[in-house]
Amino acid sequence: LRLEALLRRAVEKQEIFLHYQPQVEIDTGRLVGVEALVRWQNPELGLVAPSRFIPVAEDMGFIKPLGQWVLAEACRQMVSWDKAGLAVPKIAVNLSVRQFERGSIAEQVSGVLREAGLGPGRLQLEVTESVIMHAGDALQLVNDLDAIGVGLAIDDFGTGYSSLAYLKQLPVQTLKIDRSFIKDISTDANDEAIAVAIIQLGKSLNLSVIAEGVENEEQAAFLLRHGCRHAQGYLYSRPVGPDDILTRWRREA
Ligand code: G
Ligand code: G
Ligand code: MN
Ligand code: NA
Repeated sequence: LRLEALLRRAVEKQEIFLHYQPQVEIDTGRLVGVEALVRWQNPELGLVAPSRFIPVAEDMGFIKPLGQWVLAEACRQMVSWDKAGLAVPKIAVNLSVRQFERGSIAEQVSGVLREAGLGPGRLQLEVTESVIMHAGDALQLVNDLDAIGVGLAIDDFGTGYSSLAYLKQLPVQTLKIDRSFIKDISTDANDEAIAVAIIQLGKSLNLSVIAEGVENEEQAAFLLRHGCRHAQGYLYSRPVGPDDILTRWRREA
């Protein structure tokens, strides 16, 4: 209850902010995008993890305004990097199932893009398999988003269950291999098999595949060898503030 009360005021008190984790082309190290990850720093609670407050926000009906703020801030940040001389190719923003329920997500997103002055092609929305499979009119909503030109990625792919037939119908561009399969990729035969299967699936369906949670060169080499070209993880960078993105990548661009 205390958490709820504090969370309710967190946006207006400017306690909520975003960190950004680079997504890179494994082969060249080039920046291909960033994922926006929300943070909450409260004077009383300290830094609260999203795994702790996102579910609370969902339960108390606060995810809509919070999600709206995250989307808007992510888009504003892209334009701000542009102005500072760093063109980040795209930004990925996580959507929770509650934002996906009942209509007008596409209207909300296009409003945010218009206000920020960001082209729709530079925004990618991340949803999990369960969001896609369980939200009532998910197919309609996803098609609406596709129609305004934003990209869609399936997050934590392989941990939920999605029908491959359904996946084929969806206007999705990217599969994100969950980091649980990457962790022991070169020592655990099952994880290896799953990762390779997802990469193959991506090839067959003409989707781009990005691996999450890449922490060492061995994992990166494995992925590259099996045809996964993009990765995100501590090997490249932790999630960092906007200025850190600027100083590191403007130099390397
Ligand atoms: O760094 P990390 O602890 O940030 O993120 C933990 C989890 O919180 C991730 O699985 C991520 O999907 C989720 N998350 C991070 N930011 C957001 C956000 O803005 N919205 C939603 N719905 N989930 C987020
Ligand atoms: O959206 P999602 O579940 O994928 O959020 C990414 C989460 O994974 C965040 O909590 C982020 O801090 C975390 N993360 C990102 N890179 C790594 C990594 O290389 N290793 C581990 N263990 N966690 C990571
Ligand atoms: Mn994600
Ligand atoms: Na994930």
